[in-house]
Amino acid sequence: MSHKHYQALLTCIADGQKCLAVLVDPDKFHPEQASAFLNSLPETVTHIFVGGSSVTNGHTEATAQALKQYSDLPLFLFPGDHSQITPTADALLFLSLLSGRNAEYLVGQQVKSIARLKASNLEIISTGYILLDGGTQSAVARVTDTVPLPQKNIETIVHTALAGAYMGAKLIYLEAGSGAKIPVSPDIITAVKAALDIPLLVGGGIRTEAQKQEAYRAGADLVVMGTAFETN
Ligand code: 1GP
Repeated sequence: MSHKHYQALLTCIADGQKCLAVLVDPDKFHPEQASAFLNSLPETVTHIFVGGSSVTNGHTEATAQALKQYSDLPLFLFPGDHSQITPTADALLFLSLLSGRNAEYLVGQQVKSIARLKASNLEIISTGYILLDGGTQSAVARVTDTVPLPQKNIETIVHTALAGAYMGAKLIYLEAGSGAKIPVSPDIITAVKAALDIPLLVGGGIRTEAQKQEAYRAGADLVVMGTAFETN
C-alpha cells in the first residue's frame, strides 16, 4: 500500500505549513454542484474530506466521483460507517472512536470494512478519533451512542490521544462535532500537540478565519471545516 498522502502531510507539516480540509457530507451535497462548490473554496484548502455521521444514503461514491472530476486535491474518506467506504478516493481515515466505550466504533465497524478495503486501492491512515463536548449533542455522539469527553478533562484527553498513538494511530483527530457551539479549546490543542509526535487534526464548530488561526496557533496541523463551507 502506498503511503504517499500521509507522507505528503508529514512533509507539509515539517515545512511549517498548515493544512485545511473542507468536509463534504454526501447527505447534503448535490454532485451536479461539484464544480461550482469547488470554485467557491479558498485557495488555502489542501484536502477534501468526504463523509458524515448519518448513513442514510448511497451518495458517497457519486459525491467522490463528482469532486474528483473537478479537483486534484487529495480526497480522504471520513466515514461515519463502513458502508460509506467507496473506491473513488485517495485515502481513508481509518477511524477508531477512542473517546467512547462502544466496541462497535472502536473495532466493529473496522472489521466490517475489510471486504471493501481489500477491493480498493485506498491508502489507509489509522486515525485516533476523539470526540469532545462541543456544547450541543453531536451527530457523532448520537449515532455512536457514546459520551464525548468534557473539555475540562485535559489530562484524560491527552492520555486518550497518547493511547491512540501507542496503539499505532498515524493521526489524532480532536472532534467537537459538526456544528459545535464550542470548538476544541486552544489549551487542549496545545496540550495534545505537545504530547504527540504525529499530526493533529482539529474540527467541529470552526466557522471563522479567526477560529481557524487560533487552532493553528495552538498547534493544530490540519483544521477541518464543514458547516462554514455549506453555508457560505
Ligand atoms: C465534523 O469536524 C467536522 O466532523 C466539521 O465540523 O461542520 O462544525 O465545521 P463543522
